[in-house]
Amino acid sequence: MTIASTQTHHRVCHLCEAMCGLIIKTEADKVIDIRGDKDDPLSRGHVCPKAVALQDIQEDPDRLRKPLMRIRSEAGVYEHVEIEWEEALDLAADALASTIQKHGVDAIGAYFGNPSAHNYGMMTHQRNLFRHIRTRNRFSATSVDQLPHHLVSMWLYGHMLLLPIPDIDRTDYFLMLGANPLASNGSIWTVPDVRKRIKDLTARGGKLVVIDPRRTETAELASDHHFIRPGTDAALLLALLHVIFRDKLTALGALAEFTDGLEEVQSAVASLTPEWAASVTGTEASGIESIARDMATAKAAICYGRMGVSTQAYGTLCQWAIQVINVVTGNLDKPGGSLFTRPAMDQVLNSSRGGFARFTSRGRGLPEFNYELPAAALADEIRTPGEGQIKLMFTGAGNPVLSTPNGRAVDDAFEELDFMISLDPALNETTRHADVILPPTSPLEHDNYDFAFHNLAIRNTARYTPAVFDKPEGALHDWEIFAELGDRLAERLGVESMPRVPPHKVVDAALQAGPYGKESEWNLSIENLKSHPSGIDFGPLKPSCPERLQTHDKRIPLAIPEVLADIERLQSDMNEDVAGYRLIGRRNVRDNNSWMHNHRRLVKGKDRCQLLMHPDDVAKEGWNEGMHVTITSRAGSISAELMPSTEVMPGVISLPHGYGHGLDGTRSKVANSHAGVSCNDVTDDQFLDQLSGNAAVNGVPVQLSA
Ligand SMILES: Nc1nc2c(c(=O)[nH]1)N[C@H]1C(S)=C(S)[C@@H](COP(=O)(O)OP(=O)(O)OC[C@H]3O[C@@H](n4cnc5c(=O)[nH]c(N)nc54)[C@H](O)[C@@H]3O)O[C@H]1N2
Ligand SMILES: Nc1nc2c(c(=O)[nH]1)N[C@H]1C(S)=C(S)[C@@H](COP(=O)(O)OP(=O)(O)OC[C@H]3O[C@@H](n4cnc5c(=O)[nH]c(N)nc54)[C@H](O)[C@@H]3O)O[C@H]1N2
Ligand code: SF4
Ligand SMILES: [Mo]
Repeated sequence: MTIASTQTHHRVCHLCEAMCGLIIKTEADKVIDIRGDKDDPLSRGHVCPKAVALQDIQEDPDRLRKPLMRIRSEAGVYEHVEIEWEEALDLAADALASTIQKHGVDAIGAYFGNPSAHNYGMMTHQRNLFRHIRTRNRFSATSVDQLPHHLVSMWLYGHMLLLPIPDIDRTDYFLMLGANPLASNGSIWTVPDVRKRIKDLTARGGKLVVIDPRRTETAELASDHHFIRPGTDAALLLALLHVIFRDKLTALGALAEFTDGLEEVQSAVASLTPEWAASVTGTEASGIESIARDMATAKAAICYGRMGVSTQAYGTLCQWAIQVINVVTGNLDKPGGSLFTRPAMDQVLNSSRGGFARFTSRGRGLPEFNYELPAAALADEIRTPGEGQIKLMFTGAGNPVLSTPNGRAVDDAFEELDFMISLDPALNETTRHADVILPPTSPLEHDNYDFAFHNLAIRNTARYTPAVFDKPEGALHDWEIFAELGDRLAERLGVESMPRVPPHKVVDAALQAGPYGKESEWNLSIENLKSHPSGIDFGPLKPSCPERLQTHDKRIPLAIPEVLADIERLQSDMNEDVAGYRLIGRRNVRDNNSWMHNHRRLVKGKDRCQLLMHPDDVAKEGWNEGMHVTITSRAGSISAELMPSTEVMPGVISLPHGYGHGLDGTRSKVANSHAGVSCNDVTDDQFLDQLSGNAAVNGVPVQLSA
C-alpha cells in the first residue's frame, strides 16, 4: 500500500466577492481540508461556511464532466446524452455559423451570469468567440443587479468601473441602505471578515446605521436600524440632501475645486422635506434629520447602498443620491469615506468606460448599457418576430430561468428557440433547454487571478491562485472552450481567428504594465506573485482625485439631467397610495444565487425557502405559521410556507431567490430534493427601474391568498 503524501495549496475563494484566502490540503486527487489563510492581507484568516463547498463542487457526482447533447426519445421526451468534445464543439459552431448566415448576428442572443466575473478565463476569452458575433442581443446578470452603480459612475466619474469603495476600517459613521453583508459578505465592496470590521467600528465609538425593510443580521449588529417601505429610499436620500443644503452642512473640502452642479441639485431637493420623506418611507422625520446631521458632521463618513436600493424601482436615483451625499459632505476620496482603488490590474484603464441608450430593445424600447440590453427584455427578444429576433441562445455561467424577473417566461421562451448552447457545468433549469451543454473544468482544476474584485476591495492587494488539481484528460477550461468555438466559427465564416494567449499570460502582461509593475519598486508579475502565495499588500486606499477621474475635464458633474428628471417621476409616483403587500428578497450565508443548492452540507437543516411576514399581518389575514400562502403578481403566482416574523415590517413579505429546482430534465439530486419555489416566477419583467432598465426584484407589488 502506498500512502499519498499531503499537499498544501494556497487559493483565493472565488465563490463571492470577498476573495478570502484559503489553505487547501489534498491527498492524491482528494481535498482533505479547507481553512482560512491567516497570512492573507485582506481576509486575515476569515472564511464563511461556503468555503468547504469547493470540495463539494469538485466531488459533485452531478457536475458534468463531458458535453451533453439533447435528443428526443421515441416517446417524444427530451433527454441529454453524453457526446465527445469534437462532436459537441462542431455541433455548436455549425449552429452558430448557419444562424449568422441565415438571419444575421443579431439572431444570436447571449446571457452571461455572475460566476463569469469570478473566473478569469471567462473574461479574458469571451472575445475569442464573440468578436465574430457582435450582436445587439447581449444580456447579463448586471441588469438584475448593479447596473445603476455603473451608470452613475459613468456619469459622475467618467467610467463605469470607477466605483467608490467604503473605507470601513477608518470611518466614524456608516449609513448602509439595502445591503446585508453579514449574509452576502459584501458586494461592490470586497470586505472579507466584515463582522469583525463592523464590531471594530462600533468599538472605537463609530456608528453603523442600517436602513432596511427587514431587521437583518447586519441590522442586528448595527448601532441603529430603521425600517423603510420597499422602493422608497430615494425619498429618504433626497430628504437627507434637503437637510444638508437647508442647514448649510455642505463641506466639499478639496472636492469643491472640481465639482459642478451643486445649485441645480440644491434646487431639485428644495421641496423634498423630511416630513414629505417620512410620509413616503414610513421612517420618522426626526430620524432623517439626525442622520443628515450625523453624516455631515462626522470626521469621516460613508453612505453606501446595495441590492435593496439598486434592484428596485428607483435604483439609479438611489445610487446617484448616495454618491451626491458622499460628495457634498466631503466624504468622497477621503480616508474613512469612500475611495477609488488602485488595483494591480487596472480595469479602469483597460476597458470601456460604458455607454448608455445608444440603441434600444426591439420589443419595449429598453436602453442598452455597455452594449447589453436589460435581462428583463430577454424573453421578449426571443418571442417578438421580425428582424433581429433571437433564434439561437448562448448562455455562459448563468441561470436566467431562476435568476431573472419573470423567469417562467424565460423558461417558455427558451423552448421556442431554434438552438441553444450552454457553457455550464450543470444540467439545471436553464441548461435543460440547451441542445449542447459544454462543461468546463472545475474551479480547483484551473488557475485564477481575480481581476474584477480587486477593483472593489477595501485594500489594494494582489494574489494569484494556481490550479490545485491537474486538468483531467480531455477536459477543457472555460477559456479554451471559447477559443475552440471561436476558431471553429471563424473557419466556417471564412474570417481570421484570434490568437490563443492563456489567461495567466494576459494577466501577467497587465500586471507588469500596471501601477505596481516593472516601472515600480514592486516589480509585480505572475512569477513574483507565485513566491508570495498569501498575496502582496499595497496598503489602504488613498485619495486620488482629480487625477483618477475619467471625465473628459477631470470634474464631477453632479447635475445629471436624466436623474434630475427622474426626481419628478418619484414625486408623482410617491403621491399614489401604497396599498397591498411588497415582496423583497433575502440572502442566506449558505446560499449563492441559484447554483449552490446541490451540496448537502450547505442545504441541511431547516428549509430556507420560507415566506416571512409580520405577525400583525398574519393575524389580520387570520393565517397561521406553516400554512401555504399563494403570492400573485402580474407575472404569475407561487405558493410558499408561511413563517411569521417581526424581522420584516408590516406590509412587507420576504422570500429568497434562487430556489425553484426540481424541474423536469434537470440533474441536481440534492437541489431537487430541497426544491423550494422561484420568487422570480412572481417578480415582473415589466417592473423596472425605468431610468436604467434594471430589474426591480425588490418592492414588487403582490397579492396574497391562503
Ligand atoms: N429575485 C431576485 N432575483 C435575483 C437576485 C435577487 O436578489 N432577487 N439577485 C440577482 C443577482 S445579484 C445576480 S448576480 C443574479 C445571478 O444570476 P446568474 O448570474 O444567472 O447566476 P446563477 O443563477 O447563480 O447561475 C450561475 C450558473 O453558473 C454556473 N457556473 C458556476 N461556476 C461556473 C464556472 O466556473 N463556469 C461556467 N461556465 N459556469 C459556472 C452554474 O452551474 C449556474 O448554472 O441573480 C439575480 N436575481
Ligand atoms: N451567501 C450569499 N452571498 C452572496 C450571494 C448569495 O446569493 N448568497 N450573492 C452574491 C451577489 S451576486 C450579490 S449581488 C451580493 C448582494 O449583496 P447585498 O446587497 O449585501 O445582499 P442582499 O442580501 O441582497 O441585501 C439586500 C438587502 O436589501 C434589503 N431590501 C430589499 N428591498 C429594499 C428596499 O426597498 N430598501 C432598502 N433600504 N432595503 C431593501 C433586503 O432586505 C436585504 O437585506 O451578494 C453576494 N454574496
Ligand atoms: S465569504 Fe465565503 S464564499 Fe465568500 S470568498 Fe470568503 S469563503 Fe468564499
Ligand atoms: Mo449579483
